[in-house]
Amino acid sequence: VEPAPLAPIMARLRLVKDADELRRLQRAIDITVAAHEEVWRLAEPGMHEYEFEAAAEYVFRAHGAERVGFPSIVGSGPNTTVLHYDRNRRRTEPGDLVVVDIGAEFGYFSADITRTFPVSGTFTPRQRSLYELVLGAQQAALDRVRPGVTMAELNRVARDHIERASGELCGAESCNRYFIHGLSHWLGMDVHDVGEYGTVLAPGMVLTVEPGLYLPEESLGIRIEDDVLVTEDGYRLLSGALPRDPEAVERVMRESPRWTRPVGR
Ligand SMILES: [Mn+2]
Repeated sequence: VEPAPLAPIMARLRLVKDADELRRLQRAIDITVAAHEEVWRLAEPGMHEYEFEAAAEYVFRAHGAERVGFPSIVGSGPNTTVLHYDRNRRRTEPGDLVVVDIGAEFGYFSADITRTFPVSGTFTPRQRSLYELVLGAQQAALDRVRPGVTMAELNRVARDHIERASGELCGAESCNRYFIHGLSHWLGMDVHDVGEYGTVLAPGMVLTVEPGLYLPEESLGIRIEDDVLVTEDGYRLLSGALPRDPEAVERVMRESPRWTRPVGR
């Protein structure tokens, strides 16, 4: 027997999660959901990006997560348009959007959830229109998730939605030119987990669905990312407990913090 490289074999094995792996991943996701909501409750203009990072990571550890699955991304204002921004130093200003892309690690599995919220507590009409465009693209892609499809197909569905639903939001052309990254990646022991990207979806696989729009000239970036399990006949939104609807996000923002209270506030 000729020796064969082990990595592709391990990658295929890691694509499909068993019940215990899903239990641990779900715990990581539930902790990350709690962290997002706490950041929303705390948020007010003038807070620094690192204060949101600190609150999120406090909630991670306070709920038993061993560590972050990847460096926490908290970008406000112009930083919402910077992919993989993790300096987290800026002071927020009234009217800013804030992109929070975080994931707790629990039992060697990492969550990866992104939400975008208005630091002042209310989306402006333009922010909200663009937010709803991203949300619609995400839902269109989610509705297509089932065994037999590929990530490339999901990406096309999301972009088709943006083509169709952009209206005049981005000028004469659609907003597609502002969607500057891929829609999905595998999720598991690593945040961008191993596995061929051309793989046909099968039950037990977990992927992210994360459309975004980034308009640097307006300091306006929006990303919505959820963690999705492929099932026999469709999908289960593992991060479905975290609101995506703009009104629901604003509603949680009006609540008081549950676990954290910043010094001097
Ligand atoms: Mn991701």
